[in-house]
Amino acid sequence: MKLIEIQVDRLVGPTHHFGGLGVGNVASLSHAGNVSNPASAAIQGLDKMRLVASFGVPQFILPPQPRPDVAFLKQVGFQIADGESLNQVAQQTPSVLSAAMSCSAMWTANAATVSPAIDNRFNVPSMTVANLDASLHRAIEAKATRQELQGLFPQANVLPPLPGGAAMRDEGAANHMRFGSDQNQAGIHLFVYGDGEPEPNHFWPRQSRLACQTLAIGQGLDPENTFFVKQHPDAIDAGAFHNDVVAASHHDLLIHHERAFCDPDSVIKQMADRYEQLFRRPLRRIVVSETDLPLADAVRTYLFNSQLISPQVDTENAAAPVLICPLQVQQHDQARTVVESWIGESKPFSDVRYVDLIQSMAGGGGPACLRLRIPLTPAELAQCNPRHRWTEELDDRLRQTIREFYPSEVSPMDLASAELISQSQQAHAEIAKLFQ
Ligand code: SUG
Repeated sequence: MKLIEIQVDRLVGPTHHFGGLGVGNVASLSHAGNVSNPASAAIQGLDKMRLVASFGVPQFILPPQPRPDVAFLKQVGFQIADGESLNQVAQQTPSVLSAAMSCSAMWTANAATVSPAIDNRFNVPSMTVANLDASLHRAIEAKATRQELQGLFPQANVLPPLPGGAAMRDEGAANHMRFGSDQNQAGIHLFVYGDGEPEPNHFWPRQSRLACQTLAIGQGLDPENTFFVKQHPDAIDAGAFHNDVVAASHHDLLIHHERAFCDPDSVIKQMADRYEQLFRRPLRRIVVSETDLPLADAVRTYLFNSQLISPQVDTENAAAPVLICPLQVQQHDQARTVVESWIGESKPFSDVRYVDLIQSMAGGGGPACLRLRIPLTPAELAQCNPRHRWTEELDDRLRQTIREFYPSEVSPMDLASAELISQSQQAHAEIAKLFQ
């Protein structure tokens, strides 16, 4: 039986802005304070979903999480009345305001760590919601994310975020890769953490080893099929705040920068041996060298954050995978040359499509950050909430709502304004109707 990787993206919200809050995230830090364009950010995201859906890949959409997050502001002690501006919050704690208005939940690769039924002890698709405890603006996403994922997959086992704060900080699927095939056969899990010796010099690693271990325990993954590898501290210092900035995976293919992992030849080799034992063929591995693409350029272009999808030709067969790359890859000679060398007959990919995600990229999120992939059997896919499935009609109506209610310019100075807050609340109410 086939296992289909569905893609779950989230519509970018009307308060999308450049707050500079991303820990160790060079793009976010360097765009802090710039004027954002929420309307075009949301359209760029929808354009990518349309492209994915055009390959026959099941595409699902979550609505933006409501912002401002009034419950969070009240929890930290602000007395907020309806319709009031948030000037007091802006004056006293601007970063709390930025968090309360953040649309960072759009990067759904950080929503949860996922395993298909065949791999876990629950025998249903399971997902542990990420606690995102490395940063304030992201940690407030988890509660709503859990409800949303359960609403999307009523049949799934949606586990709560790991407890324990910083010691158990977890960023979800961005630091996890599953290797298998397109068949419903038990796969192999590779978890990537950043803490422990050797530590990075500049940036705080966002994923702890303990979090990875307890994710695997909590989902009941087979220890023989579970591996843990440490992210290279140079990669974290260069701005790879998540593993998916320097590595990518799809079925039996692992692509990574040569400086992505500490000691890759030990853990990755063991994992490749296990893959061969289980699947009776070698794991394919592409290592991009520093000469072919320096680490700094890998981070600048987000080559490794390309979205890898298998077009669904008919119910039984998938075509050769396609790469969806950020425009920045096309504009960079070395990165484009690397990608082009992967395409063609008897190469891993049949085609590449370049997408303009400039608004998301400025916050440090490429194509792969914007989607959570969930491997499901056709029967499980049929049980997903159809209201969240991408359709031409839903796409049209979302675009209409964006045109009507989304601002096209937001600077961090605007975040407290009563006008933006009311515009955002109206947009959220309209979008909610489309998913009811
Ligand atoms: O967590 N950016 C996100 C980007 C997440 C990208 N996801 C993956 N690599 N999977 C983050 O750093 C920017 C917020 C700001 O600029 O204020 C931000 O949160």
